[in-house]
Amino acid sequence: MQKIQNFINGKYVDPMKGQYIDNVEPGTGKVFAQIPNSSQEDLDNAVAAAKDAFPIWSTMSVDKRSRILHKLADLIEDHLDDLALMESRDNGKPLWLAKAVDIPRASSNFRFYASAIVNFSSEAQVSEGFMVNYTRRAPIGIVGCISPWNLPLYLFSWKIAPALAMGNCVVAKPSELTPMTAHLLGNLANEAGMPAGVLNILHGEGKEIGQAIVEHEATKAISFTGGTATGKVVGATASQQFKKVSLELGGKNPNIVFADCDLEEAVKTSVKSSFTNQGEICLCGSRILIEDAIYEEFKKRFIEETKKLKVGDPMEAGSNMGALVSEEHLIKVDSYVKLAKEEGGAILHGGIRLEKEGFYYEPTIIEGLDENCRTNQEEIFGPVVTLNRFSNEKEAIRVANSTRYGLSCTIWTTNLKRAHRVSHAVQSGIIWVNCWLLRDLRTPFGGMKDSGIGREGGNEALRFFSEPQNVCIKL
Ligand code: TXE
Repeated sequence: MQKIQNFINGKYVDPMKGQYIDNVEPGTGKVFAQIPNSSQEDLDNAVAAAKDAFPIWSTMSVDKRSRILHKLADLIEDHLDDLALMESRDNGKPLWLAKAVDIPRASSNFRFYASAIVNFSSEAQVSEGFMVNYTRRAPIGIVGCISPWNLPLYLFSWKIAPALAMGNCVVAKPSELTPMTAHLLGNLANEAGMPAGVLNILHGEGKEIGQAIVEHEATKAISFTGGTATGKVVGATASQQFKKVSLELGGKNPNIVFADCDLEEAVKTSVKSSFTNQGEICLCGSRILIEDAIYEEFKKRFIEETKKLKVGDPMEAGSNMGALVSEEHLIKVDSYVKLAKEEGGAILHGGIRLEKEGFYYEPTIIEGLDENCRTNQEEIFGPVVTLNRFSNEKEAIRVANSTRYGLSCTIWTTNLKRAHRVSHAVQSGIIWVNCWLLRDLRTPFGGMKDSGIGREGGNEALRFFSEPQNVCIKL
């Protein structure tokens, strides 16, 4: 049984209190590792290491910091296979998906910020003959990065890469459900030449060590990705100490299909946006809104394509979908399917847990629900989508905007004016037109309403992880 450790001051160390949590492999339902359940003492050690490292790291030339992060990106690429295998075992996602998306994107995250920091510029204003003002964007100090279980190394690196690039030291906590790839990153950081104490990785329960990271007086900014309920707690805690906080939270994303769309493309991509990663991506389009004229045709083709999806062992190349991340999460997803029936929905496909070891659930399609019912209002975060119809553009926009969330939206139409008009009317931070999950890392990433505050990505993240200071000099 593998027993992993915290990564503090460039070394792997046992938790001070010797407490551990079982780590279950979703594909088999069996415990395959133990992880530290860290405590305040572990956090204090990590903060002390970060404090010692900060003067070195924050005053290191941008070029040298950039080279270390480029090297880390190279090492992630070099270790793609063993990182992907661990990611798949830890999360339950298909191995091919971890190899194709999660791990390459983790490398890209470091690569992107290794370059972005070298090109990052600040502002200056010159009043000729009178004064010069310039804005200094200094590192903040020690920052806390807390990430979820659905895209483990992908989102872990999406937070720590800009924080490190900007010259901060990091105390990071991956989800206790999927700690393994973050654990492996420690060694790679050392090999990349990152000074000890710059990156510290603590494992354990969110309400314990996660909460402690947010509360600690030394962490001056918090970057959090996770559920909206948890985000409320994190935001409330951080605001007590006037900390900068970025919250990437849940979604209940509309996928709006107009009659004038490329139907074949819309169906094909909608299957992906519904069920990729077992539907455990906050950007999944879980509410499919279809214009009346093509509702029956879309429904027929969408069910046909969904039936082709194979749910199976994440290690098998033929598995389109793997296992949900935990027994608890599967029970939550299944409870929403039961709720949907109670609310009058018809299960067109799926709604069944597979009778095999592990946490496997069929892709599920439901129709006939009211837009305001709980199934259509609350985030399920699994392979469950609802089909709803609309008769005109105004109704489509109203229904799309009818939840507390505002993360992403997909719009299918060949009408250019409509594409812009509907995009501007939908209350989502991210809009895809005739595509899904195409990402340019320079763009601001995040949602509005209950989907969070702040934006990650591009220079937004570098600005978040810096402290702007305006200096005015009289000429
Ligand atoms: O979140 P949780 P999960 C959302 C997704 C879903 C949820 C699933 O839509 O709603 O996140 O992820 C730690 N103080 N997004 O279940 O439970 C916890 O240990 C500090 C949206 O993981 O909120 C874990 O490391 N930390 C997102 C992390 O918070 C605490 C993309 C998240 O746990 C804590 C991915 C506390 N009090 C998922 N309690 C997006 N919008 O991009 C828990 N944690």
